[in-house]
Amino acid sequence: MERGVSSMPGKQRRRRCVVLVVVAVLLLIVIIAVAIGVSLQQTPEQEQFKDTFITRCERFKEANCPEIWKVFQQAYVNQDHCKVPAEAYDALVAAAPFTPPCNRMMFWSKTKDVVHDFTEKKDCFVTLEDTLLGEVLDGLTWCGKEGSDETFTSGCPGWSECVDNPVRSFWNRISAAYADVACGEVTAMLNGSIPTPFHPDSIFGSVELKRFNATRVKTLNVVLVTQDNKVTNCTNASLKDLQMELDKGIKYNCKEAPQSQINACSSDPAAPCGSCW
Ligand code: DVN
Repeated sequence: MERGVSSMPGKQRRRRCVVLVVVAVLLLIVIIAVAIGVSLQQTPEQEQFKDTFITRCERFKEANCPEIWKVFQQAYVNQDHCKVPAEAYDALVAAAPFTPPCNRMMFWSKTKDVVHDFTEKKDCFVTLEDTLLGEVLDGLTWCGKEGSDETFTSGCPGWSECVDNPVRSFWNRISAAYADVACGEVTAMLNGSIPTPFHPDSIFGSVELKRFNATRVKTLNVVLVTQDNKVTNCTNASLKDLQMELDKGIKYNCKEAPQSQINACSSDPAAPCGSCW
């Protein structure tokens, strides 16, 4: 056997090289594909959050839920979670506009449980949380972070940690949008068991009340929910402040209503809406 001369003919050697290169390229493609797959894979927390959003959204038959989800994420994904202003949700409000139920719109402050128990049991009024945008995110927490396209549901800032956080800005923005379309007889359920049923720093006080416009809103009916301890009544000073802030031309009424009466009425299907307070 001649020294130094390969035992494999040149053609075979070239074929073997080509095969090795092809295998290496294919291996590289597989590795890249797996890496992309993993990076695109949503974490369980993001999957669950998105599932909740879409499931709730699909209760509203006319909604384009995938589009609304996409527009929603654009407000906060890949953003510092303390630099998401209310305006970041402008496109979302445009993507899912309110169709205001004039004369049936209910606002509230420090009465979340009693007001939603009422609107769940009786089809008399519509709170923001009964609308598409309010329902899909009620009770949820979310945020993003710079350099990531993920939605996080933990490690997000608390309500008061920074003003421009994704959750607080969302509620401020859609509360403003709902108040902007308030029309006819508007109702507000306030808490008669606290010294200041109307607080200027609340969302109702700082965002919604100032958007009630006399060209659309005829009357504001305050329902002051009281307990046996009757801490306050309709003569409360903070309610006088409310009236001062109310757009001139909007009539104002206030009615004290024991929570027990509201609860009983909520549970009575035969009770007409107007009889609950
Ligand atoms: O009219 C309603 C409704 O339209 C809503 O969008 O805004 C009005 C209610 O907001 P509000 O006047 O500020 O009344 P609350 O009861 O003080 O706050 C409403 C909700 O905002 C709370 O129930 C909190 O939501 P959560 O945690 O119960 O799902 C949240 N919130 C307000 N201040 C907060 C806070 N959460 C934590 N810390 C705070 N300081």
